[in-house]
Amino acid sequence: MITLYHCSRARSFRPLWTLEELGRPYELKMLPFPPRVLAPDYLQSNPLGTVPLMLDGETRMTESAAICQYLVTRYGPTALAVGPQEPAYGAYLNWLHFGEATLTFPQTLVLRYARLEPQERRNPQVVEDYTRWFFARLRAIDAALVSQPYVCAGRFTAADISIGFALVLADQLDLSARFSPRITDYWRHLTAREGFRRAVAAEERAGVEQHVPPTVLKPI
Ligand SMILES: N[C@@H](CCC(=O)N[C@@H](CS)C(=O)NCC(=O)O)C(=O)O
Repeated sequence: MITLYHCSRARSFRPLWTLEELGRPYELKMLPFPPRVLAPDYLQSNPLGTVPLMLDGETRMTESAAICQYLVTRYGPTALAVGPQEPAYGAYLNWLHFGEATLTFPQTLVLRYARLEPQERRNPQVVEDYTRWFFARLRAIDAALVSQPYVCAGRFTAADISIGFALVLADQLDLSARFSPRITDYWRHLTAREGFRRAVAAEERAGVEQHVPPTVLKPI
């Protein structure tokens, strides 16, 4: 049985969403955010203190995009993966990793310096600069969607899950009102999927059962 350590709406949502799209059984272990501070015992399982942590037999992984790639490859065949024999294989891998490495990176600085740091350490200049950087990078997604409904291969894949999470995080950071019309449509389409809704329901249910309140990212 796959075990996924998760904080609500954190990057571990990517593998959770993937598991729901695959219809694969899993055990969801909810943690308060940040686990490093609020669940120090977790450091024994993952000394980094970050989520996700996914355990599957002897396999242990902590990178959200890589876990999505592992799941759809290991538990395929599935249309969520783009195979090496398909023309869109390179584009698929690029978008899958773009979602985390290029899109989520500037968002983490916005999150940290607008929401997570104590008031006296917040930094409006960092927030403004990295918000601008995020929107500049988002233009690549807009361009990719001009000719197709998903970022590659003409179908919904794990790459859309990776990018879709970055859009969900942007919404939590109150940035979604500034999405272009094309990205707004794409984001609404992704979040209307049954797999997405099941993932949201699963984290809510597990949070209640395990007495872990949802992560609050709104300004306090
Ligand atoms: N590149 C990693 C980043 C993992 C990561 O930083 N996760 C955040 C949650 S979104 C975390 O656990 N932060 C808590 C901390 O850094 O203490 C991934 O894509 O999974």
